[in-house]
Amino acid sequence: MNVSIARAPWTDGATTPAAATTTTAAARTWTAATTRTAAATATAPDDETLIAAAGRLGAVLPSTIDAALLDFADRSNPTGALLLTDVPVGELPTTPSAPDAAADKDLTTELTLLAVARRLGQPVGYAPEHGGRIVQNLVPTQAAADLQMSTSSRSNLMFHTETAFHPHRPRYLALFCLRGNPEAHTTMASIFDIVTHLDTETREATVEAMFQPRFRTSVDASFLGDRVDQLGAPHALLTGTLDEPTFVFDADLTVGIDDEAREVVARLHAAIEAATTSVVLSPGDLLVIDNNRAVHGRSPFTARFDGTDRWLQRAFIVSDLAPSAADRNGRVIVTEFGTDPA
Ligand SMILES: O=C(O)CCC(=O)C(=O)O
Ligand SMILES: [Fe+2]
Repeated sequence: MNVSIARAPWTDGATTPAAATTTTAAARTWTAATTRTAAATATAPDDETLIAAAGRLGAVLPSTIDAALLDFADRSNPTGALLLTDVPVGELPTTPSAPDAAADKDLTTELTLLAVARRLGQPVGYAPEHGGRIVQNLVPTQAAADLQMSTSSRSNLMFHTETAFHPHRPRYLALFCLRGNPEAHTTMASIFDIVTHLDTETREATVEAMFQPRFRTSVDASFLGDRVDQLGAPHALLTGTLDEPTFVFDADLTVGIDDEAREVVARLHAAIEAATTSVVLSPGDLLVIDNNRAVHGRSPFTARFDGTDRWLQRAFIVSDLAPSAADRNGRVIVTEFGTDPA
């Protein structure tokens, strides 16, 4: 089953025979603007400085991209995903060996990712995720190869709402591919497609149960630290309406609290598999996922750990900073989960 993801190429939308040249011109204009901004920005700027610079670059985004982003922020779309293509990535060093390994690169791709992020809302970091970085380097590491983590490779990253257990989970995540791997499929399933793939006989009852607080999602181990395990409070998988739904589910961490709810979870697993669409990200692809509408994951792939591996940069975006104010340090959300073991 493959539903096609909305795409927007990094051009200014010209459809004349000169389009090829225009494409180059749009990319050239952007590259010149980001390079100038990167050169004028300190090597390790604070988050606000970097985001403000990226925000100003919004004024030179190609018009088609700007329109596609605003439209996505206004009404999302049936797949809950938007793929920007042909985004300039410039010259790249080898893939860093770990997310926090220093990469000898300028800030052009970070500025691009944050300019896009700023059109959708407010970029934030999460303290337990890569130390709260606003732009995270997702690269495979030996240590995480078999885990359910963004730095894994051999494992199948199961379908999830990003930080499903979090009161301040992101509304969007943006994945910018700097270097690809042909085996790595980023998988997605939108709630609209999932509902149509639910078994017809039981669909109505399944959807009704999904609107009820009969499910619990445990906190990802990386968010607990030394604190003891916490199975989150009962919650609904669906809120809002079926026309404007918010869907929260983690195939690894969400369970039903009664027999029927457990059966609903089993039916959902099947419907998600059937509704799956996927994309192999290649350099210059920037995928935006609406975390209210689509769950995502990633297929296994072979990592080489030799500087040529897959390399994504990721940003998390909330629609509004206000709800997390008491739980934030600058741009970094610091909500604590679990309880002290003592
Ligand atoms: O590597 C991917 O394509 C997706 C990883 C993922 O789930 C994430 O970055 O949140
Ligand atoms: Fe994810």
